[in-house]
Amino acid sequence: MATLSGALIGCGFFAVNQMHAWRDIDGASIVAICDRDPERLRIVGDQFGVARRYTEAEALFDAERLDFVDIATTVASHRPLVEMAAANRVPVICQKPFAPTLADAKAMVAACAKAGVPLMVHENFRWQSPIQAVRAVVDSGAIGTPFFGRISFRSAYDVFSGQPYLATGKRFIIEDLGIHILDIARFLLGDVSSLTARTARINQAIAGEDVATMLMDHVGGAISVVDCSYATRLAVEPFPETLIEIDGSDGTLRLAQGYQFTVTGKNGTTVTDISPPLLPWASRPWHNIQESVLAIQRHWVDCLASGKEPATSGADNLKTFALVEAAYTGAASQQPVRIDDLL
Ligand code: NAD
Ligand code: 89V
Repeated sequence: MATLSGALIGCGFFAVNQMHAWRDIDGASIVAICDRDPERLRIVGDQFGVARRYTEAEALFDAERLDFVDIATTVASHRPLVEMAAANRVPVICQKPFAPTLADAKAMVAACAKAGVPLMVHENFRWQSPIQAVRAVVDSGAIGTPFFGRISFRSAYDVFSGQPYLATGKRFIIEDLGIHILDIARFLLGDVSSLTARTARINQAIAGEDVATMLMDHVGGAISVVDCSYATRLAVEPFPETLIEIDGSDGTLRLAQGYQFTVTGKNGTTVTDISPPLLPWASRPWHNIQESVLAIQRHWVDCLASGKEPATSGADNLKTFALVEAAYTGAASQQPVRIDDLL
């Protein structure tokens, strides 16, 4: 397979993981980078040996012949950059949260569809190998038809030191982290018809909510609870593990802290350790997220080569993004929100 030439826009905190992962993927290579901050451009360019560097995205698109662009900036710039990629007919990956609002997200999907340009949202949590293992058990039928799920992320990890902007936005945990956990719920139990939410701010030093509890009806009949907190001090800090419980007509599964996976079906119970691998460039406790970055970027390269739609395409991500919007609307009104009314 010919090597695809890509460019990275946004050389900040998380982009370093994306650059490591690109280096591990045979079918793609990052030939140019862009950041409006010359210091970040220098650090990432020097670390990964990328000589072609731009402080303006327009200049990057003007000068480079690209097979794809990987946008790793924060949310405010996502819409203009995705629309710029579409206007230049360059396939595009965009980090989550895809957009500031669902209206922006719909416009971005429409711009790429009109230009005939593939679009994938970098919604990587479902690509963590423990989450894929849970999905494989659900698909196998070992626990029968799921009727209840709890997808839980509770922590007191200091995310603000690496990502200071997380302390300043009016929206915090649902937009930044809940979006991943809601996507996992969709991935495991299917699309959602209605959502009820409650939020709280326990840490008074930040601007947004740091606790969110969501109850969802899935179209296929299951009910799930998605609960997220950055105000939960535990004996052993679980960051960034997602814990999962699913009850089905023939059994149950439990993904517990420490990646202990218990499956009970008609033929008994199995308990396995499904810890993700520690990649050579990864570091604990981020290694499950780092592994998923490699997996989703590999998936993108496979999709570009085969013409397949990415699992977390822009169109797919609208259904996850609608859950985020519904959670904020529903928490404000204290009323359930119908998801079809948003899409
Ligand atoms: P960051 O602030 O550290 O980095 C963003 C970089 O983008 C900065 O260097 C900034 O100068 C640059 N930038 C912003 N606008 C630009 C523009 N218009 N043109 C060129 N450069 C521009 O932020 P971060 O923590 O790396 O987060 C980036 C994105 O990654 C966010 O959307 C965040 O939610 C997401 N993120 C995803 C995961 C995940 O697991 N998927 C984890 C962490 C962060
Ligand atoms: O994965 C993320 O999007 C990160 C974090 C795990 C801190 O929420 O922002």
